[in-house]
Order: sequence, then C-alpha cells, then structure tokens
Amino acid sequence: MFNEDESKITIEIRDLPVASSRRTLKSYTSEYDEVATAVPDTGRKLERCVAVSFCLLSSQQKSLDEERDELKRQLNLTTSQQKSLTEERDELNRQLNLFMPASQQKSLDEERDELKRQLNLTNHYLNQGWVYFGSSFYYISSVNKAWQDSREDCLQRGADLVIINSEAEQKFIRQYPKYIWIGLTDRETEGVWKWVDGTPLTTSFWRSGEPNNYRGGNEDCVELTLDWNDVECEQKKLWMCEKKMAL
Ligand SMILES: [Ca+2]
Ligand SMILES: [Ca+2]
Ligand SMILES: [Ca+2]
Repeated sequence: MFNEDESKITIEIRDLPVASSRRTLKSYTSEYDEVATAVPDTGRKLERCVAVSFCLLSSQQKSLDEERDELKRQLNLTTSQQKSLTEERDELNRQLNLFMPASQQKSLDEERDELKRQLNLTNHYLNQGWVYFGSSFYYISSVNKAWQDSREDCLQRGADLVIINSEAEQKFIRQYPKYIWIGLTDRETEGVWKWVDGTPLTTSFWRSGEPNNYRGGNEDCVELTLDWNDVECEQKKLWMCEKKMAL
C-alpha cells in the first residue's frame, strides 16, 4: 500500500508546445485514491495517475481552444460590424454631397467661422466699453491728451480717431461730453482739411465762423463741441475712436 506522502503526487509537464499549458499538477488526491483502489500495483497506479493528469491537461487545452475560437468569432463579428458602419458613413456622405455640393458646405463653414470671429470681436469691444452705432464701434477716452497722442491711442486699439460721414453720426457724437478730438486736420496743407484715413472733407458741421485759424493761424486740429472748431493740436482734450464694423 502507499503511505500518505505518496498519495500526493506532483507532476510538472515541461515539453508541451503551448507555454500556458506548462503547469504544475499536484494534489490530485481523489483521482489517485480511485486509481489506488482499482489497481494495486504501484507502477500501474502511477501510470494511471499520469494518464488522469494528461486527461485533465487535454481538457484544459480543449477549453482554451474553445475560448480562442469564441474570441476569434467575436473579433470577426466586430470587424464585420465596423465594415458595415464605414459603408453607412460613406453612403451618408454621398447623399449629403448630392444634397449639398462640397463647395456650398465650404462656403457655409466659412460663413459660420466669419460670424464666430465677428461675435468674438463684438464681445471684445463691448467688454472694453465701446458703443455700437450705425456700422461702427465708438470709444470715448476718460483722460485728456494732445491730438496726435489721442490718435496713437486709437491706433493701438485697432481703430482711429472718429471720422464723421453723416449728419446721423454727427448727432450721435454730439451726445457725448463737449470738446473731444475728431479725426480731421489740415496739418499737411493749411486750409485743406482731410480725415485721418486720407479722404477729403465733403460734409462738414463747422460752428459759425469756423475754421478761423485763430491768432496766428496754427489751428490745425478739430474739436467737436456741438459743432466743429479748429484749435491748436497741442491742446489736451478727450477724444473719440471709431472702428468700422458691419454686423
Ligand atoms: Ca464714421
Ligand atoms: Ca489750420
Ligand atoms: Ca478755431
């Protein structure tokens, strides 16, 4: 008969091709007991034990094979579903192109981007205290500066001193505090008034008796009170910037 220690057999399988099948088999006590009862011979019992162990291994191998086959099946299913989705997407694109040519889509995209850009810019100006009127944003300063420094400030803000193109614009600006610089000057040629964008003066709103080049003729810049007056450019005044933007 076997002693107790012999009833626990450990067999290591080293030569199976699949690495995962190299496992330590141990303590198949119950299987061994069955074998020990049926076959009294020690050698045969061992053979039977090994045979039982191989059976178990084969069974595990089979189970692994089945698992692999199932995974392959699922992978194929996924690939097939993906192919079907790709085809569906292509068909939708084809129908969309039929309905709306690519050039039209591009144009809509560009329009959307432009609207976004304008919206961002509008928010930017409104947040900085600019006011929208007609087709421009307007900014009025809170400090006084000479005409040229005032203009520099407007340029730094992406704008220029205000250009008054119409009576409506003139009326709009008259609501603001008196004595503000506007973008009109005759510094280049005395008596030839030009706006800061280089355009000549056509519609004017001079106060009666102005421009008068008062006291020595050095009045080359224009302030807006209710109407316009030419004054020396070095005087320090509030100013108004204008940024044209059609919304
Ligand atoms: Ca204007
Ligand atoms: Ca002058
Ligand atoms: Ca004057």
